[in-house]
Amino acid sequence: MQTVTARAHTNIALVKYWGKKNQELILPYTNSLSLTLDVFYTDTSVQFDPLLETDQFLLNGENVTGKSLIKVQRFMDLIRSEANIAMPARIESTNHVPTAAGLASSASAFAALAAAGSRAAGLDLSLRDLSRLARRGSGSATRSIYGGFVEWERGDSDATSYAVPIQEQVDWDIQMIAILLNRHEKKVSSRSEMANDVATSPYYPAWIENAQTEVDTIKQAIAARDLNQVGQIAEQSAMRMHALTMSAVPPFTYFEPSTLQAIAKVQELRAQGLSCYYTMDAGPNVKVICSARETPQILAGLSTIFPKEQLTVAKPGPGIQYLPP
Ligand code: 2P0
Repeated sequence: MQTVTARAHTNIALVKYWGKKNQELILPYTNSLSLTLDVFYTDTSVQFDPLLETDQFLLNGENVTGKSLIKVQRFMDLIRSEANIAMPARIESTNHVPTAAGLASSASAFAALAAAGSRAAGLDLSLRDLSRLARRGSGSATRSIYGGFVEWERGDSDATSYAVPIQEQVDWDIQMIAILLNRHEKKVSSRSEMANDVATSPYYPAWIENAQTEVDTIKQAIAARDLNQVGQIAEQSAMRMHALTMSAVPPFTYFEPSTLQAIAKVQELRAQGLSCYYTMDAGPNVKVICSARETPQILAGLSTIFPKEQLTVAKPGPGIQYLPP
């Protein structure tokens, strides 16, 4: 069987996905909308091999075992069942994330695995079906099949929950600065925290009710190429998501003191007239949404409190790519 290598870029949600109505199929309660980034990506090679006893998974050159391997094996089982094959596979992944940036990698990981794994199994899936397959590995991976601005339509079944490109070629000035505050493994996985928030936060019904308005408004802002409006909605969605963790039982937050310092700095720079906005995912790191034009000034402001090595500029990135053998 041939070896297939695929590259997928990570994405940062501007309107967040937070909560599943179906855990097994990973069907979300709400639509979400993200920007795929150029600098953070995963390359994954897959080769099915009848001589293997079980799936092998090398990540950055190291053999992966335990829970992470089981998650990958279950995902490969979906591909095997669709392709009607039984062979194990050899999987090799490399995460290209500058100096362990501690940013979410499950999005790029499962998008790359879906693409390489399905093609190595002889399947020729459409981008929509790839997105549906990636979804089964990790919700955020659904969106990493496409470049630029991407919406994940929640749907209500395996067949109807997939991403759609909103603006694949981003022809206007918007990008992000990732502020690396903590590179350690997250204390609480997004999967378990979002489930607990759905079950225990009294604000969850309001989250569902608001989400569609946020998605609709940000799509208008993207169409209008309105950075300030995009940024405002992104901040609102991020803070509402983090309010779900804080209002759950037990209450919890991904924020660290440096997260609040970064937020305050972004607010200060904005008060000085710069268009910059923050968003945070299931960890303490902050991503700043801004223009390339103002990035030098914003970097200068951020570097008064954070060392330059903690700041990475990321531009809109492409969708799934297959690499030559
Ligand atoms: C998102 N995040 O929309 C949200 C916002 C993090 C914060 O999707 O359980 O790893 O695998 O579906 O996709 C991270 O959660 O969770 C995430 P699963 P996932 O990007």
